[in-house]
Amino acid sequence: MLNIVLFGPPGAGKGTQAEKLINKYNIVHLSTGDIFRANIKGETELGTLAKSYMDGGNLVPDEVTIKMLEAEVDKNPNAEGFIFDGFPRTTPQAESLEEFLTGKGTTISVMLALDVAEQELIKRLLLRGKDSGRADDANEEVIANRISVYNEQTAVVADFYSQRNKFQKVDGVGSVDEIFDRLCATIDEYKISL
Ligand code: B4P
Repeated sequence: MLNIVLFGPPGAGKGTQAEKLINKYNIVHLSTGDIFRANIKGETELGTLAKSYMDGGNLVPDEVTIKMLEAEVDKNPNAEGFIFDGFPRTTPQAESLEEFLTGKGTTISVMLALDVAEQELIKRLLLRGKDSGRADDANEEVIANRISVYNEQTAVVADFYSQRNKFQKVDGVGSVDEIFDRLCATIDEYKISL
């Protein structure tokens, strides 16, 4: 199985690139952000809970997020692999994912970390905020909080994969196609070494 963690700060382009990668590699895209947003739209109990955290740019609690992600993996028993987009975002999430996948006889193949400077992230998110209707893109204060939550709670997850020789940094600045080509080159190199 090809299991990829697509990593990077808010606005790094994880969702944008994941959409292209799933077509090329025939794997399933699981975006915790998208799943939460679908629950908010559907006015589910999970959606109401998630919204209270997301609107302020904070992380949804681990317990809820982990359970939800595992249920989504289980909905795809015949998948040839997954792109985990926006998950794991904390070390406990990374540990749980490892244990969960090991129980299924598989593991994370590689973490691809999109590298984008903070000024560019803010610019992209404010631009999307103009018409996305996303409360977490609407103002600079919430965006700044998302970036500091990333620096304080999420950036450390890179160490988890780095210690296991599974961490690859990819330049996340340029056109969407240029970045896609860089990601594919890294994945293909990794696949050859398998
Ligand atoms: P996410 O949905 O994961 O959102 P994101 O970090 O903003 O997005 P991403 O990096 O995917 O950026 P995108 O491609 O859209 O998370 C939202 C919230 O959900 C979190 O803050 C948290 O509250 C909650 N959550 C999610 N997962 C969680 C977890 N595991 N644990 C706890 N809470 C969790 O790109 C952004 C913009 O840039 C777009 O407008 C795009 O068009 C543009 N763009 C992309 N590539 C570009 C390029 N190359 N050049 C210029 N612009 C580009």
